[in-house]
Amino acid sequence: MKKAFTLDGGWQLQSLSDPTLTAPITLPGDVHSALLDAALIPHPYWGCNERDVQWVSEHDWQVSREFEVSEDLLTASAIDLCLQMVDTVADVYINNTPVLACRNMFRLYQQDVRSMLVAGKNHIRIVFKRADLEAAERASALPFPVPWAVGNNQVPHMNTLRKTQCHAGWDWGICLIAAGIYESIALIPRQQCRLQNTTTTQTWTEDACRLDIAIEATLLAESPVAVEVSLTSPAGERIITTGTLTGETLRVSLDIDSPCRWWPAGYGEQPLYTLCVSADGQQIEKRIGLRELVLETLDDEVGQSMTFVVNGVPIMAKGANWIPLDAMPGTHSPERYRQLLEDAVDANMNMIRVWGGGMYERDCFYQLCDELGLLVWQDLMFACALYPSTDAFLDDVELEVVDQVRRLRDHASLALWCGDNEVIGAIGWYPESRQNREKYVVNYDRLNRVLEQAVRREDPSRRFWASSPCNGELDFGDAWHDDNKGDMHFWDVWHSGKSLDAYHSIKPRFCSEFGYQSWPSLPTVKTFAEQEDWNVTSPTFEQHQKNGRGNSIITEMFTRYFRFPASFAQMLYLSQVQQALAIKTASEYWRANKPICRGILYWQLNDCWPVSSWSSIEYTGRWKQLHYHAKRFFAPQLATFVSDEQGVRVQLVNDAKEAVSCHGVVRHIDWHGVCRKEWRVDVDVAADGNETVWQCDTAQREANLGQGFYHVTLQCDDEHIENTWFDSLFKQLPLVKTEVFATVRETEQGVEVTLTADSPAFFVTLESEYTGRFSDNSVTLLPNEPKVLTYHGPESAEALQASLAVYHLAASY
Ligand code: BMA
Repeated sequence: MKKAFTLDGGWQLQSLSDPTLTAPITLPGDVHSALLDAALIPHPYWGCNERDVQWVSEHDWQVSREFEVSEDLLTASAIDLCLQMVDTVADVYINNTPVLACRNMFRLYQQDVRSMLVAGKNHIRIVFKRADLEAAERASALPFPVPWAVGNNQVPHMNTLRKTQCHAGWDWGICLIAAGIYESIALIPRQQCRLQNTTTTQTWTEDACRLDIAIEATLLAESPVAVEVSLTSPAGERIITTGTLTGETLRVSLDIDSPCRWWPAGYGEQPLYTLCVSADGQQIEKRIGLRELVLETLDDEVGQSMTFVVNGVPIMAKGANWIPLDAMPGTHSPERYRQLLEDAVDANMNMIRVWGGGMYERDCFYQLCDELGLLVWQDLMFACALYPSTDAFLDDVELEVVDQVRRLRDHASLALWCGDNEVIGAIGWYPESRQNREKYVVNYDRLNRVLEQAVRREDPSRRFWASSPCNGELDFGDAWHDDNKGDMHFWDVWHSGKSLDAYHSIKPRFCSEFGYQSWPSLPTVKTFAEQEDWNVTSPTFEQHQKNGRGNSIITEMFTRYFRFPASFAQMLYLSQVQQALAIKTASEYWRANKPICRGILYWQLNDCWPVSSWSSIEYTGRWKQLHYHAKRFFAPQLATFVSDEQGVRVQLVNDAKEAVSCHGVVRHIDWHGVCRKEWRVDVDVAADGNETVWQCDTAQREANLGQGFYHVTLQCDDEHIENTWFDSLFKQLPLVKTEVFATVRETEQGVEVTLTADSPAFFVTLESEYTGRFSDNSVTLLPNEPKVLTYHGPESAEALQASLAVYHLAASY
């Protein structure tokens, strides 16, 4: 059988606007990366270079190469050119004959090009048209104006193009308007049939699972084609069945007794079965997780629940929102995906939301989520703008959804299809749609209906959720504020400037977005700013802040909660304390309200370039303080203080499927570290439980006021958990300006840092020039209770010690 091959590797890039401009380009890859490698542009992420590279997207570009085809290959019945992630308006020519017109970055294109190929040398070129001009042309041809993402996009009308919407800039995103091809370019010879796709459906009985497998293929000759289907269990046992392709779809079934169930992280293992379908020398291989998953939305005394139930177990969804890995898509690598997703699981996350302004992620993303137990909330790619509902647009989008649902629906991790991000809400943001609401609501529904129907048809096993946020089935209230049903995006603290107490004013059923910005750490700032720009109002720093009022909000909030930081480095540090505090406040309170709340996804996990943003992991891979706090506030067991009109209490939340036994103390400790009072806690908390394990009344709280802080430490089976609570604003507390010592030493387990202090120190944070991370960080330190942290990174103890900076709250002013 003739072999499939790729056209990946070296191509030639040429500007069609200035043909003297040429460079080598590696495909899959993007134009900016190629120009950068050829030293034709400065690094777009450094300083204010974003402005200097805008010309790149104002050119038309062409990529071309030659390739050899053998006589033998040409005897195939078809040779399919398969293209994915073509960004975006691109015409493909083989030997100067047009073969394919790509117009949608999210389509999976496949075109038989056999008749254009010749034995020997062949030539392929792909011409990319300027996205900004195409978008403008499309906008002018619309029957009525469709507002685009003003305020986020720096270039208009991106909503008319099926392209990653944040490529034109976002409130955390650089505007590059990338162009290129970001997936392997394959040529696949077919003889008897075109093996297109397989999809599986699981039907569960007590302890068995039937896997129905649909194999889509087209016959290229008269004769039927033999198909072999095998399923290999995680233990290596193999079941095989065969079939014959005669028409378009072949259906076969496999019965799996005592299946190993797949679980989200924290609830069990992630066993994966390998499904392999082969016919005519072509093969499709998938790793399948066997699990039952439903989204339960039941009316209750509060409103309506919103709970993902996996294998009959209600899941407390904990995680963050995902944006594209890098603004230059050519730099996306499997290693970077793995690193970020492992960082998510290491912070006790079990769900990631793929946000609608980015892209349907690459196969490796979902494979990693399957492997790591990260459920995926999958938006369809529409965000914060209104979208056309012309026939042409709807037809194109429908094909896109079919392509993507078929590609992704067999992933165990995939939990939900959601129509868009904030598009129903956006009707209320723009003057045109505000003035003519009915028209734009109907326009919205035309698109949303097509999305819903396509998803339902292609994947009946999953719920379609119209929009994020939304109150539920055809229920489009104010999901930014209604907390009794549906998912919410709660932005009252960041965007509306309310105090952190506002997080206590709601009890979301599922909060799929809430966020608080911080600045990047000094080592990350050094990767984009000269020392003379180390100032939060320098041009470089402002270029790297895309949320208009962002720097003002951070600074103003300092004055509300903290004493004003003493230096640039302390400002960066304190901004990360503040961010961690905000998201911790919300997450812990909402977890303490389980089972009312069954989902907490903060905005946002990652950055696509070095920038001031809501992320918990910096572009350089460093964990912000928030990410270390997330590891604690998302842990399966959480002890959190809740203060209300009854007094202060400790709520102990257990998300595990098993009961836990917890033993420890609650203490009230003065500012010198002397314990003023101590209470023992010995308690068993049921599986999925949530209990008050300690409380003091308002009179006691009053009596303790200003005298110190509350501290809880508990050993819950194997887990050590700890938390603190302060009865006043940090700026009012008489914190002792103690010195924190960090001693680094090499041990058999690796490099260890021991932290000590003579008085209590808060938000004690280690920072180094290296990108490794610590086992814990941003911790509370008590006198006579040293903390030992391990460093995960290749550096020696000596190197780490030399580059170590230690921060803590009382030292920030
Ligand atoms: C949300 C998101 C993004 C945005 C973020 C911060 O609502 O959907 O559009 O980046 O807010 O403003």
